[in-house]
Amino acid sequence: MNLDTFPAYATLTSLGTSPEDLSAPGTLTPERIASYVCRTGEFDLLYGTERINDQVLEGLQALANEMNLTEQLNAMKLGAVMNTIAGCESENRRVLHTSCRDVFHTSPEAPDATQENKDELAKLQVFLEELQNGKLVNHAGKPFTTMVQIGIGGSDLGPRAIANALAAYGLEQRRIHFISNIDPDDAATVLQDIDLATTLINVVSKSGTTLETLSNEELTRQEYLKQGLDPSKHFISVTGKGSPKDNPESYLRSFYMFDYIGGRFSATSMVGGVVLGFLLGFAQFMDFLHGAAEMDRNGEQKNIRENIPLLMALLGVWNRNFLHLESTAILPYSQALLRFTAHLQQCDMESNGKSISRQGKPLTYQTGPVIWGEPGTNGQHAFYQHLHQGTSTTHVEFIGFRKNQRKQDITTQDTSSQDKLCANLLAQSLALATGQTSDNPNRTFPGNKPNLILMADKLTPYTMGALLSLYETKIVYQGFIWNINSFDQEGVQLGKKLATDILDHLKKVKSDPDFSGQKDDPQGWAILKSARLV
Ligand code: G6Q
Repeated sequence: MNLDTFPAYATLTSLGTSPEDLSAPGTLTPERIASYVCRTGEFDLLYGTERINDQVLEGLQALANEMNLTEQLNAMKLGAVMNTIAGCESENRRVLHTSCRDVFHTSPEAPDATQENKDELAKLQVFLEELQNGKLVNHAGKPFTTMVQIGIGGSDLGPRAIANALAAYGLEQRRIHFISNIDPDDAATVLQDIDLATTLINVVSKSGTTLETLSNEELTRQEYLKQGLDPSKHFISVTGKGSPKDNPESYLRSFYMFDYIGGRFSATSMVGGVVLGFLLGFAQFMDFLHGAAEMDRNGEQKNIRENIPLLMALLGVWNRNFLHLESTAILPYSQALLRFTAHLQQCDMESNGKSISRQGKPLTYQTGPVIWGEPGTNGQHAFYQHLHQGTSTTHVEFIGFRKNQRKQDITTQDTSSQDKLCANLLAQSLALATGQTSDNPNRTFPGNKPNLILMADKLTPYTMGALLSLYETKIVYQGFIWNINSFDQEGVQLGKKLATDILDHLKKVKSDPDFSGQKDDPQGWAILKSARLV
């Protein structure tokens, strides 16, 4: 059923006409800041700076109950077929990314899927041990010190973001790189800086048919051959069973990911496992999975005040559907999370950028917001002007850590750089909420800009796993609330098809300079000509 058919929707719509004004004197009291906090596991969620009050929270809880949100999540984890649009051709699959990390309990929620993932973990452990103990070495008996992951979209963004986030915990002398873009300069830039002889190339593609990945793999294989090296001694793969890449002759080792794991939800499968295991070692990769597993369980709580992913999902819906905000900035105060917002941008926007219901009918309310962001404090010197004084309001999710990852820091003016980082995060949250009055209109800050803060002690493998699960679950919950299928991505197909047509013109022009696509494809041909590519 659609969101706007539930009784709580009407209540929330009415509350949305006069929400809390955070800039009004006496609103953002110390009591308010202290009471709107949800503490679970590693994370504290501070949400006193959202435009909510107890009545709104009751309305959001009612909505969660009426929509059976936690029951829907449980059904997903048990293996219900959810990747579907009723009455339409669809992927028609289970959605079981949680099974990748449900490996710590004696009775997993989807035992068959968990067993398949455990089998892959066992293969990964053996592979990593062989690399560590010198059983798996290159032709000259030297250890492999570098891994390059070739993949795109879900086979790139999550693993890359997490590898960046956890670089501080990397094993000594292990280096990793990523190649994703069809732009040949991406591969060239990575390849020019590495010693291919001591490098493993990890080709990651669930389908085994993605144009960018195939092209970059071929380019890299050519480079090996040019250097007189045998690619089959260096290339490994992560792919779906039975895909064109499921071919032991071309790969030194192969790992599987399964059809019930969507690309953008695959970071805890072997899609992330192989490269993260190489970087961090098996034990730290398991810590990462453990963090995700614990947060998965937290996401099942019915009380929204005790369930961070559900509460964040509902606050997002409050801002989107009842306060009508169009965009959410995710601003980590952690340089290690440099690529995390880009990963969430895909996970959220590809999942929830939909406009038909799970029953295939057009929706009459808004779904996923625009997701964007960069780490603070860098962003403060760039786009925060727009957040504070622009004409439209952006909902902000801050992420921060009390401690930094590495040992180095400096105390100046009696505070460390980490103190300064945290102080800036808190200050921005308050500044957005309260604003500032002034006689000078150019120095007036309207305030009343809703935001929340997610805070943890330190960004470790365990915390990173929890943070990833938190956002994945938030996104899944929002999809349930909007009654959309968050697990397909038909919207990426049309561009791929038109690119194939345009490439076909380019191919024909190369063999026949008099070729014209004008008759069969007037638009494609015209845009090619206007761009002076023919
Ligand atoms: C993610 C999408 C998409 C996918 C890439 C790569 O959810 O499905 O981003 O991950 O297109 O696909 P392959 O892994 O099949 O190469």
